Amino acid sequence: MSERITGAEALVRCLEAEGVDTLFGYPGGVALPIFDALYDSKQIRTILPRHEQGVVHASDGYARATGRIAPALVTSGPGATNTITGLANAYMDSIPMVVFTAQVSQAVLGTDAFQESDITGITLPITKHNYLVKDPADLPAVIKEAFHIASTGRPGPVLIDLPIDVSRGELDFEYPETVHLPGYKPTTKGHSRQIKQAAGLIAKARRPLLYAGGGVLAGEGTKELKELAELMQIPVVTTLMGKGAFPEDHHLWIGMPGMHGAKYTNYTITETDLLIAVGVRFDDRVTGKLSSFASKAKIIHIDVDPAEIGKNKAVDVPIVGDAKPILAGLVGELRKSAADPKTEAWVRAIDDWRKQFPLHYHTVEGHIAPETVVQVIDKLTMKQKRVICTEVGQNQMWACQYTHLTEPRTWVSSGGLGTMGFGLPAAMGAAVGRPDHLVIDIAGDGSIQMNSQEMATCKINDIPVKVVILNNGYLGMVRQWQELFYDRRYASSVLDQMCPDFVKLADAYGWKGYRITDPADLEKTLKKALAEDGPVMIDVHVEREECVFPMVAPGGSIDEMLGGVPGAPVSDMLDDDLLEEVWE
Ligand SMILES: Cc1ncc(C[n+]2csc(CCOP(=O)(O)OP(=O)(O)O)c2C)c(N)n1
Repeated sequence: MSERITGAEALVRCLEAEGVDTLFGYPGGVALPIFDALYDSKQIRTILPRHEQGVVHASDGYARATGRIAPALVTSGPGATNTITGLANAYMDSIPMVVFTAQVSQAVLGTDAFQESDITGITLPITKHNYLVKDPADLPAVIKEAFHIASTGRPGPVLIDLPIDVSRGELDFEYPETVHLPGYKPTTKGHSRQIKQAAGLIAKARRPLLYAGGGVLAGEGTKELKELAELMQIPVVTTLMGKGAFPEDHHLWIGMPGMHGAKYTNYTITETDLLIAVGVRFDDRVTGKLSSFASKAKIIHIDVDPAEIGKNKAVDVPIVGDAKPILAGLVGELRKSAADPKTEAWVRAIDDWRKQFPLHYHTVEGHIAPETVVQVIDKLTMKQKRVICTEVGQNQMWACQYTHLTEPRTWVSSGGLGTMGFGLPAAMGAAVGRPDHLVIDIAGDGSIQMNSQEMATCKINDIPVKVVILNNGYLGMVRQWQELFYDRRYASSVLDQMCPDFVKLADAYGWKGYRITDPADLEKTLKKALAEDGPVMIDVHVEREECVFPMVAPGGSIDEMLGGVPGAPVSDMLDDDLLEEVWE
């Protein structure tokens, strides 16, 4: 039976029907009918971040940490345009999201009305789908579709633009039980003949390698990935987006591949004879020079998005569908044919490389190495339920290299877009979605300044995130490139002349603040700070000119890495000839 209510009320009812418990939103004139309707919801907690970029990143962090959608709601014009970075970020990393933008009334649409922006036009290339709703009666079906599209197939952000006359107008409300989208039918199962063919290759391979990405997490395939790896004793590399898809304390886990991957990880890719790529997109930060990436291998590519298959790298066996059923299908086939692993020598060779070429850094007496900070965080928290978030830059790479996560959805980091300022608002969203987890944002002194206004949101909403700043006084990753490729000309990358006192900043927002400058204090102060109840900022002054190693120079082959020689100081770790050769 239907009921006559306003568009804004209908929106709230639809969200409630979708099981939404949290909405991040920032109001403005034309969004007010919706905020007014939300005011009465007993189910939905509305959180007010301090910037619309924070709204969308928080919604993104919530989705990464939980797999569920916390919608975002902003006003028209600048509110809507402030969501662009967050939308592009979620789009690049395939994160499910529903973003509502309020819009001026249809009577003035297209007249450059106050706070009007053509947000559906602007966001076309960075949303999976978007809608401009013209009739309140369409709203329930549109919202049902938006949630379905955002979270099925290859997930992504969906935007719904709502003119104020639609949210004020009335409709006979009824929430549809099903969606009717004849043109949208993502393939989920995978073709049985291709699965058989892939299983045949896996059964024969002597040097197979699983290359797992964010698609394994999005496709809920982590259990099946582990089953396949263990059944056939196949080593696993996980990309930055796939971190947490395979337990990082498992002997078959061999790290993150690519630009800042360990030498042993990249050697493994170079030597494999069968690369089983699952939910990855052969990103350039992983592959380096494409022609030499896994050049000795046959390639099986499993992905829900057919457009990804063969996009960057030719594939021998394509399988379109979700990670879970396809990995389960492979396990089933291999069990049926009683296939035996033939990888003992291969795994031993990799173990040997791992011993010879471990991730490694050099410490200087009296200075705190940033890598040590991450290692100490990892050690102190490994027995707890935790989510590690990052900003972007060196902090992100060290966080990825030196933490060992064993559960899915415990890693929140901006991969494809590489968005500085993502970490704090995303951590906020993760902490709201996973209140039983300790949520830590590993940050740089540059990136934390991009959305530090969200400290207010954390304080006022009792969101107990811990921010650990690896403070090096530089835009560290930029400085690293300038050191290596621009003759140490540190143009516009020095930060320390005007860095805020982060402990005072913490104090200003009602957070606890700690500063660590002495290596002798590192572990005990971190331990104390991470055990505090509310939000805490920990400003760790680290070795200023540390670089992330190993490093593949842009465009270089991934087995030709700069640095990473155990026991050597940084200056000895650079191979000048190689540097010349790979950097044109
Ligand atoms: C929004 C945005 N602007 C610029 C960049 C380019 N960029 C990548 S890393 C980086 C430096 C990051 O410095 P900081 O946050 O201090 O971290 P560190 O590298 O020192 O750990 C910059 C400017 C970016 N990724 N995102």
